[in-house]
Amino acid sequence: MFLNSDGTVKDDVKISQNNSIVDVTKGDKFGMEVSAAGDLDDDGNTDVFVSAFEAQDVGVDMGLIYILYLDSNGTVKSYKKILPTFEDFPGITFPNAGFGDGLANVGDIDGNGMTDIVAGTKADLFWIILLNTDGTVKSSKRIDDSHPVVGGLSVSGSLFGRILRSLPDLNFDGVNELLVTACRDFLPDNYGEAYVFFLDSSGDVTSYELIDRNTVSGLDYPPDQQFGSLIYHVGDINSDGYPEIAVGES
Ligand SMILES: [Ca+2]
Ligand SMILES: [Ca+2]
Ligand SMILES: [Ca+2]
Ligand SMILES: [Ca+2]
Repeated sequence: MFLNSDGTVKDDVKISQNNSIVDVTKGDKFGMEVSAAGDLDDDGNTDVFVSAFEAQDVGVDMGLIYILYLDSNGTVKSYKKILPTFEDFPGITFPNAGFGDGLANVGDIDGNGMTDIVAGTKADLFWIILLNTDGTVKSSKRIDDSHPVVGGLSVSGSLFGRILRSLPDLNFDGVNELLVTACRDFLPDNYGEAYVFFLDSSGDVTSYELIDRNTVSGLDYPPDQQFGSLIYHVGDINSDGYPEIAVGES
């Protein structure tokens, strides 16, 4: 959608299975997760990451992520696929990974000039993915229940890592932080949780902060309401130099 300054829509372009340049198939869940990518190919036009988390290219409902290179009129000029292959994603769940159920642009983590991303799955784990400038996978890190720092948060059935959003760099180490939730918390109390994950330049998680009703004064919400079903960075509302976030519940 191309917007006017008053928020009305000036023009729109539909990207779908009928747009012959993208090989989307009905049922792929194409477009359920979209993240602006910046200008990846230096043609002056913003590009986007779009997931199709039930695409069948690698196997049944394995999913994939498209890099769509856009023209100035918003049509797709060309695209690349990030496929959840065993080669690039050792230990990927097979079948039904749902790769891309959860997607965020986390900026250039390793400083190679290419935007990097995180991708959720249906298995209560997610991947931190460093990309090469040509859109191929440089390296991937699986954040699951065996992770030394955050493994305990990856509770089966909690939807851990299905909602992922980037957050500006809080600790000034040059690497953006990451918002993660586990909104269907299967821990005994059934309260959802949100987290700030601190990342390092190798694409790993070094520490985290828990955001829930026990850690934040005045934050009260009922059980079984999927606290964390949405989460967004909403800018710096109080102008103190640190970002604010909004967290949804069902
Ligand atoms: Ca571009
Ligand atoms: Ca990078
Ligand atoms: Ca940081
Ligand atoms: Ca602030």
